[in-house]
Amino acid sequence: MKITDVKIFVCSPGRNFVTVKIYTDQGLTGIGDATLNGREKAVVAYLEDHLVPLLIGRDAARIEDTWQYLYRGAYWRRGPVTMAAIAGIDMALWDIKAKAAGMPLYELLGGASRDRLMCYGHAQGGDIAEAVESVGALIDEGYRAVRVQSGIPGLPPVYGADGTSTNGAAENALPREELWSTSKYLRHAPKLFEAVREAHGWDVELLHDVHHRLTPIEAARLGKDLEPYRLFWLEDAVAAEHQEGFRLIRNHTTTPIAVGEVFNTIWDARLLIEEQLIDYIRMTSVHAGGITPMRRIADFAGLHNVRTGAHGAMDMSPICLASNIHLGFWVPNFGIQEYSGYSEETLEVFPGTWSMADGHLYPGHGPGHGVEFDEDLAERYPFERSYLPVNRLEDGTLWHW
Ligand code: EZ4
Ligand code: CO
Repeated sequence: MKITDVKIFVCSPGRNFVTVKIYTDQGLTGIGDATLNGREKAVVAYLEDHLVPLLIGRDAARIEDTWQYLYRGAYWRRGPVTMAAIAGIDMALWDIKAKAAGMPLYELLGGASRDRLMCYGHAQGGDIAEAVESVGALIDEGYRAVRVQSGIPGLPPVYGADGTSTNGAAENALPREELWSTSKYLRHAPKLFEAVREAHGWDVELLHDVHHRLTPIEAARLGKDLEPYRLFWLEDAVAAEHQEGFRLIRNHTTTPIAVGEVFNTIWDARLLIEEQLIDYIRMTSVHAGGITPMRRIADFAGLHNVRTGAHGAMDMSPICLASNIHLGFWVPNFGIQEYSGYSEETLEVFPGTWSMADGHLYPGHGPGHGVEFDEDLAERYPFERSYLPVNRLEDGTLWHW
């Protein structure tokens, strides 16, 4: 089965998505997600100018060889643009292979290891009272696990504490600027979780995202302070370029640690996994280079008692979510799947067979990954340049967002 054409689509049904569609001489097509929030066009150029010409005439069945060809063959390896581009192609090829086999993708990966995937939703509030209420609303909807973020007294809205910063997109052409104070945050966060446990008890799993803003010793103290509230995980407590920093966190706290939504390859997580410095690896199909490397990362993690918890914010298209659901249905060391839902417009452009009910996700059982792409409808939502916010300390220093 030969690849005859590859098309790249950019659309913005609520937010920007990059979609790869691969055509074959047997009439089968497959689609993949190549979205890189805030730098979408760089991936489009990488694909159109450099990868698409390499694919025409190749055997669509040779997924592994194509992945190696694009990764090793580039000489310049890794990085978010490269890996998102490769991911879009890889997902589309797995979609084609599963359609050709007449099987849902999870069957090709090894078959179902469970009946359903626990997912977590996002609770947020301007203050503790609002956040507590937001957790209650999600529990009422059936969620068993909830990420909780709230505004910090003395600071304007912070990451994840209002809808806009969770969604990431700035409405204007330039990035929104936010303010951060580590000391105010560290005093506030334990109070937030104390209030949530008091209001909602202990049956719900609670998660929290620090968004890379602490140093290792600060993260260690936060982990200790949160131990009484038994978090499911503490996410992205520090920027993870410096993997050794996690040793310090690990030595000081029993709060489970999750990291990895910005990782691109297994090398970004090697030390973290080998030394069991983390409990959950957050890598996701689109930013890790596709389904092919996600399997290897998941198996490597499994050897070291690390479970999966794939990034599933709404800036990755439903194709990425569906790929993660199929992977999660198979992977023996599944932990949890992030789920933040999609706008109606997004779901109309990317109709799919996956579903969510009572706090759990289910894959479609038809051939492929089960997500389609409505090209005509997508044309009604042209690309809109948008940036993630940036963050500054109170003295003006640029900080991690
Ligand atoms: O900021 O997806 O856990 N989820 C997150 C997200 C990320 C965005 C970046 O594009 O941290 O909200
Ligand atoms: Co995160």
